[in-house]
Parts: sequence; structure tokens; C-alpha cells
Amino acid sequence: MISRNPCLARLKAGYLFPEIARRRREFAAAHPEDPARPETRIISLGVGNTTEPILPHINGGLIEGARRLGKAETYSGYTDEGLLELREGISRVFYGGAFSPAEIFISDGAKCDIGRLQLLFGGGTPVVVQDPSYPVYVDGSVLIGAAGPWGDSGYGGITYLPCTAENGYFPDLDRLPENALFYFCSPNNPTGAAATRRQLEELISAAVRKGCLIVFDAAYAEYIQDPQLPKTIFEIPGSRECAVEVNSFSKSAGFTGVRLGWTVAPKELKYAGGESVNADWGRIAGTVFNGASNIAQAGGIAALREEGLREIRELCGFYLGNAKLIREVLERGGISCVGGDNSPYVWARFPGRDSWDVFAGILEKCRVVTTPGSGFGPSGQSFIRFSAFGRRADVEEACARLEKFLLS
Ligand code: PGU
Repeated sequence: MISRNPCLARLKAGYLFPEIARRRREFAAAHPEDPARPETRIISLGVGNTTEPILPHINGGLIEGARRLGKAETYSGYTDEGLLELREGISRVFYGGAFSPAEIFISDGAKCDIGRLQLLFGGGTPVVVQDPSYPVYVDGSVLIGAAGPWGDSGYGGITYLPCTAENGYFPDLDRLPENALFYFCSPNNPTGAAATRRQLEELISAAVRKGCLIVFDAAYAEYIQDPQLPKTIFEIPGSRECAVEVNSFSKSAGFTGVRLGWTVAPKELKYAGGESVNADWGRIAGTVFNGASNIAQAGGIAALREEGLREIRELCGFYLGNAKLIREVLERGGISCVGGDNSPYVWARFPGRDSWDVFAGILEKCRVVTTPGSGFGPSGQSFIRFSAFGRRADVEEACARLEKFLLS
């Protein structure tokens, strides 16, 4: 019989979000909803999944994209690294035109590119994550065997850099190992912290000093409201030599189910041996990926027009409105929180408590699903992540239940 990839055995039992869904199902089976009692309905503030309809201009782009496929004159097939108009548009809108289309690779979402990126580095590459962090950085590394050599237990080649209240949710860069792959997410999932320009300058200078490559995850960039905060790592001098950036239309345009993202791999970025990371990324993308849907790309092109960008601001503003309601209710209840102002996540602290216990308590008493902070790494213990993605009426109802629970 064929042997199993040993990397699979090193993964933690289940991916965080399916595990939450399993616990929700289990709870729902034991406590069935009673349609006559709306307070028994379960509301999710768990997984960061968009709920609002795609706004008209962007949706029109998707419809037009589908229409074009139905006519011989406008039909298109594979688009390889993406439609030129979309790549040029992304460079113009998000990077002030600083990148050529050859440096922008269109993807089917940030998560998918995060999973593929490690093919660039292979086994043995030390991996560094912010702790807590989006679980795909660790699980993706483990799957691809990039974080070896392995000890008997645990993830030998993964360094967790704590991001806690004590250090303002920014890691101690003196602890950054050399020649490592460092996943850095800002605005951060799950803490909601958005790094300042000064902090990102320190990050780039540490990466250059230590020979690290940064994978900058900017999936929540459009949630940044404070004009002083950088929306991309490429606002920072020196970043082109040490960073790639992944981003996505999922959370800005409501494309979680449409699937469209991109990766920027600058021409200047080189491995230790002087080879081009950009050329290799093109090689890998061409080999294991056949491009994003043409329909999604037509939606992306619409999203980059003035009207589309206005819709992006409106949508992000709506979810930030939810975040404000959640944060206010928690703070009124005496819970200390961060996030929710430049990100769609509120990171709430329950000192001395186990995250999964708090998760279970909130599910039982409020019938609200959240995400336990410990699922994002050891430093997430005693925290709960509240996602602001939800219908307004559901968020208001969840807040009313939380308020009752916290004040009781
Ligand atoms: N990067 C970060 C930091 C994310 O939080 C997410 C989604 C993605 C990338 C995925 O972006 P796509 O472009 O849609 O692929 N995080 C959500 C959803 C859970 C998941 O497994 O992706 C969350 O709740 O954390």
C-alpha cells in the first residue's frame, strides 16, 4: 500500500474553523432551536465570512464577465497570471503604479497563495509567525515540510513571536531567527492590531539584517481608517528586496465565495544564491495553478473603478460599524478589548480563563459562536476573537445577549 505523507501526521488534529463548526453542530443537536423562541437561535461571530450582498457596480462587473463568456467575440479561456487590465489596475490603485504587471500575480484568494508560496522554499526553511496568527501559516508550513528539522514533538522549525497586550501586539524582533520565512499580517487576524509605519520600518530593517523573507498578508488593508497607517508593506523603503505581499478581494468586496486575490513578487527580490523569486513564483503558478476565474476577474476590474472603490469603502464601513457595536458592548461589560477600529476583528481578554471554556460559555449562555484565541497560537490563550462579519440585525441581537450575560 502507498504510504501517507508524514507531514499530515504532524498537523494538529483539525483545522480551527471546521472544529468550531463541529462544536456548534454538537451544541445545536443537544439544544435544538425553537422557532417560537428567537433567543434560542444560534448567531455566528466566529469565522470571518462575509454576509452582505455584493454591491451593484461590482456585481455588475461579475454579471458582465459571465455575459462575455457567452459570446464568441468576447469569450476567453485560461488567463495564466491574470488579465492585464486587472494587474495594471491593482498596481495603480493599491501601489501607486509602482509595480509592473509582471510583478502582480492574480490568484483565487490569499489563502490559496499562502498555501502555494512555500513551494518556493522547500523543506528545512525556518518559519516564523506572529503568535497568535492565522492558522494557515503554521499548518501550511507543516504540510509542505518547510519547517523542519523536526523534533519528536511539536513544530521544531517554527518560531512563535508573542504579540500580546504587554508588547502592544508587535513582536520582539530581536528574537527573529536568521534566514527565515516570516509571516506578518497587518491589520492582524486575530488581534486586530494594525502596525504603524515605524513598526513596519523596524520589521523591514530586521528582515534585511537577518536575511529573512517576509510574507506580508494584507487581506484586511481596506479596513484601515487611520490615514497614518500603511496599507501595504511596499510603502516601506527596502521592502522590495525582502517581501512578497498577498492580498484579496474577499473581505473588501465581499468575494469570499467569488474567489479572487493577488500576490506581489517584486523583481528585486532574490534568494541567497541570487536567483529571482519573481521568476520562480511565475514558474510555480504556471505549473500548479491555471489562473483565477474570468468572471471573478471582471468583478475585480469593476471593483477598482471609482464606483467600485466607493462600494469597497461602504462595505468595509458597514462591517466596522458591527465591530464598533461588539467592542462597545464588551467594554461596557468590563471586558478589555483591542481591534475593531482598523480591522473587522475584536480581540477580547478573559484573564485567567481557558479560551475554549469561554467559547463554550458564550455559546451556551448567549448562543453566539466565537473563535477561541488559543486556536491562533499559545499567546491567544484567554482571548476570544469576535468577528464583525454578520447581518446587522444578528450582530445587534448577539450584542443584546452578550450584554445581558456580561452584566448578569
Ligand atoms: N489571510 C488572512 C489573514 C485571513 O484572515 C483570511 C481569512 C485569508 C487570508 C483568506 O483569504 P481568501 O482571499 O479568502 O483566501 N480568514 C478567515 C476565514 C477562515 C479561513 O480559514 O480562511 C478567518 O476567520 O480567519
